[in-house]
Amino acid sequence: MTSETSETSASNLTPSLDPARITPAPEHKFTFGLWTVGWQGRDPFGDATRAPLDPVESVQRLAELGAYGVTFHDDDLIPFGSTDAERDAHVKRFRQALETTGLTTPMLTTNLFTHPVFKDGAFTANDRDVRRFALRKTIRNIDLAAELGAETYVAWGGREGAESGAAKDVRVALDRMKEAFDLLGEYVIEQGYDLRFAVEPKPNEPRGDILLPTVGHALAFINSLERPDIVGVNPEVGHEQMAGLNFPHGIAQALWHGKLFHLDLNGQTGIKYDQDLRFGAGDLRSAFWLVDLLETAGYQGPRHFDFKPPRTEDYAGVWASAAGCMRNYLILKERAAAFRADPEVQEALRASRLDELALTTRGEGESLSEGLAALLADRSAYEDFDANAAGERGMAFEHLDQLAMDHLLGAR
Ligand code: DIG
Ligand code: MN
Ligand code: MN
Repeated sequence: MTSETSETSASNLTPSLDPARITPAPEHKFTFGLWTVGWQGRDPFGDATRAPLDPVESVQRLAELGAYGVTFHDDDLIPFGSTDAERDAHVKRFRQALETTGLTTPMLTTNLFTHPVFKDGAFTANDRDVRRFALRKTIRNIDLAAELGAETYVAWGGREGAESGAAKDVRVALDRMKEAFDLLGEYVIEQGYDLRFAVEPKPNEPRGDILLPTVGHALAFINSLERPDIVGVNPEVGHEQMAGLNFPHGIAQALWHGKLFHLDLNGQTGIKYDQDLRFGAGDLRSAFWLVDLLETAGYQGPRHFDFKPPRTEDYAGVWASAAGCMRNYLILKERAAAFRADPEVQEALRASRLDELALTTRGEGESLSEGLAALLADRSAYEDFDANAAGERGMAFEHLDQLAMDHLLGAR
């Protein structure tokens, strides 16, 4: 049977969601990197499949799609090696496009990975002059970030790492990494910029092993800094998943530390090269739980997409891919809200004792010493505790999870 003869053509299917609720608008705070829709499709095994894209056109097209803002590396807007006059001209026409469209620039970052000078890293390059150049390049773009009103400055150390054991003394490299962030923090404080840093972890690619490979490593590192208060994390979906980790769990811990300053949304299907798929096109269940977490946690930051429209696509495909990122987020937002509002789900959450997880393990209001004393005196907590009976209790997680699956798949 061909599509023409099918009983129900796509045009008269009743959408299960209100189209208005899954239509992107600036209120949703969707942002895109210029380097994403502007990716020309060049990869290690093939040349560009798309012509260069003017940043002004990106701003215009993303505004038409309902985006809230754009982000960029210095080199995305101002080609490496531009004169000051050329730099000013690029910035001027870009700012005009922002003013015309109303798009914002919530985040800026530095390209410390494309030019060969960074082939052994930037902040942790063995060559001291490269490290000093990297800091000056970053500071120059921090000034532009402040000028454009950005709130967050992302630092992805894509080239900070090594391919062999003796090439990088990691303890010493971390000294240099700390020094870099401490100098940059000092600069922002001295300038009075209302700007915070967000470290973006990634386990590998382009380096064999990258320093600060996961959210956990980055959170630990931030504690070593002189001004940890102005440094958080910018987790990316695919990067944690490349390390085999649960991305929503990483986001939850970043939120728990008060360190989720920004995030990169995309898709990844397992432990392989960094796919940077459009959001939702990778592990869809994980994306559902991520959106559920961000929305129930009241995350107020941009929903930033750092993805690469596959090199198979022409520009019509690029804009379809960008639109898909936002559409998938909004569909999942609706599905997750329906899940949380479902009385049967609320009952199932109680049956799985999620409300009990929220109780303090010591008595309500007890200090640690009071709680400890009460615990040590409580025979029901040990001497009279029936571990076998407790071990026989069902947790009813499968019923709860099937309800989530039903909502995700639009079956209820
Ligand atoms: C790659 O995931 C990195 C670079 O694209 C950029 O420095 C950063 C910004 O989100 N993500
Ligand atoms: Mn990536
Ligand atoms: Mn990223």
